[in-house]
Amino acid sequence: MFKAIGRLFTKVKEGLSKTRTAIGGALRKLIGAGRAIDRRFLEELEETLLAADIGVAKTEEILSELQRRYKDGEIAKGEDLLAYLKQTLRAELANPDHELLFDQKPYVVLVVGVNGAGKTTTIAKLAKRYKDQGKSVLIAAGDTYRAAAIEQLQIWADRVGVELIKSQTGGDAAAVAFDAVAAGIARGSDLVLIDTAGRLHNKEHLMRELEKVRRVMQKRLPTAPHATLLVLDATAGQNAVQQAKVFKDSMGVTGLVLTKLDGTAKGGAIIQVRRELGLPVRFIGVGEGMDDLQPFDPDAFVEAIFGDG
Ligand SMILES: Nc1nc2c(ncn2[C@@H]2O[C@H](COP(=O)(O)OP(=O)(O)OP(=O)(O)O)[C@@H](O)[C@H]2O)c(=O)[nH]1
Ligand SMILES: [Mg+2]
Repeated sequence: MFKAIGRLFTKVKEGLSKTRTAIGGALRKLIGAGRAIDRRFLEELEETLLAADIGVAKTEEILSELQRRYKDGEIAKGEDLLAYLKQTLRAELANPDHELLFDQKPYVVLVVGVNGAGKTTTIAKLAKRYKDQGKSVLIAAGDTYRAAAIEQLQIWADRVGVELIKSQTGGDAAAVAFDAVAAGIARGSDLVLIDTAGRLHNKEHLMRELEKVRRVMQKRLPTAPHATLLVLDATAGQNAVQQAKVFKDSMGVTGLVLTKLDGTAKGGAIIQVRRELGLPVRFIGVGEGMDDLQPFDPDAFVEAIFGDG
């Protein structure tokens, strides 16, 4: 058990190594030097936090709170500062409940996001994760627009060993979603994961299609989808936040998946995205393989970016 947790923690740490070097490394250098918390120090701290994409608002909040605590004597040395930083970031990232609830059977999850964000890969990773936990999983190729999208998901379905519900390219995505929900009910599946297109002729078209997907699956199962996960590319920074707002407003998104954290030093973007969207981060993607997905754990995340080595 402890070994498993240790392994998981190592994996998160590896995936976040660029962010750790950028935030943790710079902070340790600042703090370890035993400097006084003066104006120069605060400027350098500000630069470090902004460079990690924590965002202007949170950075300013941290700096003014830090100054207050310093004056009050609550923060006297580097370790106090680090402890405060960890505590405030953990609080900022705390999630109300956990991952997917499985309070309905089948539990239907719609996965949305702009093209290239990592939707299809995330579906494969989620299918693998829950299959490994003994759940019966169905996946659906709701991206009928992009050539090769169905094939890509078929390859993942074969690799993970789960059934794929699909149509032809150019087929009706809403019909695929309906069929997938119907199949999930018929087979007594625990989980139905529905992939969607990231790009259509234009954005309005895409939103209309996604709304139709929701509406049509509800004809078979009125409570579906039970979760709508918005997949965001962590390397897209502020762009990701803008894109997310469009989806959040029209799609009833319930949670976020932040992908490609392994490829960026800007893992602090999680804090910004969380704050600006007010949506919990449910999973993080830390690689291209089917095991490279972790449920988002604020404590492990904060430890991983501030931890040493
Ligand atoms: N390094 C890294 N790469 C990832 C991660 N998640 C996805 N990718 C890669 O990002 C690329 C796009 O992933 P897809 O899953 O096809 O993205 P998508 O959102 O389905 O894209 P469309 O179908 O075009 O809308 C692929 O090359 C993936 O291997 C991740 O967590 N880390
Ligand atoms: Mg895709």
